[in-house]
Amino acid sequence: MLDDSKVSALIIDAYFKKLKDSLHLDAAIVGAGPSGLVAATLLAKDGFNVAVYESKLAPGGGMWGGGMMFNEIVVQREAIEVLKMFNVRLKEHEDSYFTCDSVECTSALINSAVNSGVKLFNLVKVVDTVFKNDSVCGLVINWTPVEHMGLHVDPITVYSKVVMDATGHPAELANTLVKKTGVKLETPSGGFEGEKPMNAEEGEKQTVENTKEIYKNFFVSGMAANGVCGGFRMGPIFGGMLLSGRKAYNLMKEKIERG
Ligand code: 48F
Repeated sequence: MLDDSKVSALIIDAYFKKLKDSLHLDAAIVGAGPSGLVAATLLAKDGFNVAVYESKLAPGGGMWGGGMMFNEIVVQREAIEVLKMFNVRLKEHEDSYFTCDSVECTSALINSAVNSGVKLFNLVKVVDTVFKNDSVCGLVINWTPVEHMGLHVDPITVYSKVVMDATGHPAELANTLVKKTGVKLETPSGGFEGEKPMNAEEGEKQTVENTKEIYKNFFVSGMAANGVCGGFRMGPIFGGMLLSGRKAYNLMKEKIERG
C-alpha cells in the first residue's frame, strides 16, 4: 500500500539534506544558464561542493528558446570541444558553424550538472551577497514566490569560498554589490559599465575576456560578465557562453585551491 506521509517525508528529508549540505560551499553560482551550468559541472566533476541557485522553475536560462523561439542554436568551432563533454549532437555547416537543438543542449547541460553532483536549487532567488572583511563570502537566498509577492519574510544565508554572478543580462548580483558597498570592481571605470548593443563578433570575444574575478572571491560569467564590464550582446550564438563557463571553472578552481 502506498503511504502518502512516507512520500512527503522522503521528499522533505532529501531536500533538507541537499540544503544543509550547501551551507558551506566551495562555489555558489547564481543563475542556471549555459555559462553557470558549464562552470558548475566542471567544478563538481573535480569533487568541489557546488550549488547553483535558479530563480525560475526551469533551469536553463536563455538557451531553451534558441533565436526568437526557433529552438535551434548556433555554436562556433572553438566551443565544440566544450559541448562534446555534454554529449550534445551537432550538425556541421560551412565556415565552421555548427547548430544543435536548443532543447537537447539545454537539458544536457542541466542533466550533466545534477549528475556530476551539483546541488541545483530552482525557485530560489539570490537577493544579496554576504560581505565580510572587504570580500564576498556568501549569498543571501529566498524563495522566488516570496520575493515576487513582496512578502515580508527574511531570507537565509549560505557561505562559499567563491561566488559567481551568472545571472545573464541583468547582472543582478554585481549591480547590487556595487550599489550597496560602493566597492571598486575590476572594470574599466571601477563601476558597473552596463551592456552595449548587439555586435555578435565583439560580444562573443568579450564574454570570454570579461569572465573574471571582478571583486574578492566574486566572479562573473556569460552575459553578466559583459553587463558588468561593458561588452556587447550577441544573440543566439552560444560558443562564448560555453567558453565563458569553462574559463570561470578554471579561475574559480585556482582560487579555491589557493585558499
Ligand atoms: O541568461 P542566462 O541564460 O545566462 P548566461 O549563461 O547565458 C546568456 C544566454 O542565455 C543568452 C545570450 C547568448 O547570446 O545572450 O541570453 O549568461 O541565464 C541566467 C539565469 O539566471 C537566473 C535567470 O532566471 C536565468 O535562468 N537568475 C537571474 N537572476 C537571478 C537568477 C537571481 N537573482 N537568483 C537566481 N537566479
